[in-house]
Parts: sequence; C-alpha cells; structure tokens
Amino acid sequence: MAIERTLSIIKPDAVAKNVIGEIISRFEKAGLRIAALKMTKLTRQQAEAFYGVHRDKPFFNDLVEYMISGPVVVQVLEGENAIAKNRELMGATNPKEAAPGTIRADFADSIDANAVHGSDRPETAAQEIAFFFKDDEIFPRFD
Ligand code: RTP
Ligand code: MG
Repeated sequence: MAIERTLSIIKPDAVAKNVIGEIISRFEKAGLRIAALKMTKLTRQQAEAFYGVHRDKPFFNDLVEYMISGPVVVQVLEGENAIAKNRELMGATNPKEAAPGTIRADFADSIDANAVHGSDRPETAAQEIAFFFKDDEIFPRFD
C-alpha cells in the first residue's frame, strides 16, 4: 500500500471544545503521522475558495460563516491509505449517522458544526494541501 497524504482540518466547534489533542491522538493511534500543522483563522475569501466545490449548494453560506467563526487547526496527515483511513476515523458528514467511536459521533454537534474536514480523494488532497502549506512546511517521515 502506498504512503498517501491527506488534509485534515479540526473545525471551529472542535477547537472551541478543547479537543484538539484528543482528535490528533486518534490520528496518531491509527498510524497516521502529522507531517505539517498550523492553527489559523480562515478569511471569508479563503473559506469560499476552499469549499468552492459547494458554491451552488443551499448550505454554502452557512458553511462559510461557520468555518470563519473561530480558529481551526490544519494538518497534513501521512501514512498508508491516509485519505480513506482519515475519512473512516471522521465518520459520516451528519454526526447522527456517524458510526459509534468516530470523531464526528463523539465530538460533532450538527451537520454544519461537524468537528473535522478530510480530503475525499487524491486529487483534492493534493489541491487542499497546497492551499495551506508550502513544500518546505511539510515534513515527511525520517528514519
Ligand atoms: P468535509 O468536506 O468538511 O470533510 O465534509 P464531507 O466531505 O463529509 O461533506 P461535504 O459533502 O464535502 O460537505 C462539506 C461540509 O458542508 C456541510 N454540509 N452541510 N446542511 C447540509 O445538508 C450540509 N451538507 C454538507 C458540512 O459541514 C460538511 O462537512
Ligand atoms: Mg467534503
């Protein structure tokens, strides 16, 4: 299995709940490594661009307002099958449908404030990583 990278965002509701460490710990325990990490507050322009694929959806404005409502923690996760593994750890978009023990089941309040973002496929992972990090801000495994 190839080593992949994926972009993860701990969203404003989870940062406000003080569970940054608990969420990152789940990634590490599942065998994913933190290859890059920063805390930031998205501008409206950044949030609109990042979620541009949803521009025509009815929930777009609420999504943007929510994503700029507080700081977020953005990470590059690296490891075998990282994209799918992260999505599995996250659980379904709607926390009511998320499997027990997933991040969204345990920490998300609603489909809008749903604790985490994860890239959904290799093409979007590459775009989303480049959106937040320069190459020299990403630290691959060394041993
Ligand atoms: P994400 O991109 O944040 O990782 O979430 P996802 O893949 O599980 O879901 P996606 O379909 O990409 O939707 C992006 C975010 O928009 C909000 N959303 N609200 N009210 C609604 O019906 C609705 N649907 C989606 C969620 O916050 C979702 O994470
Ligand atoms: Mg998505």
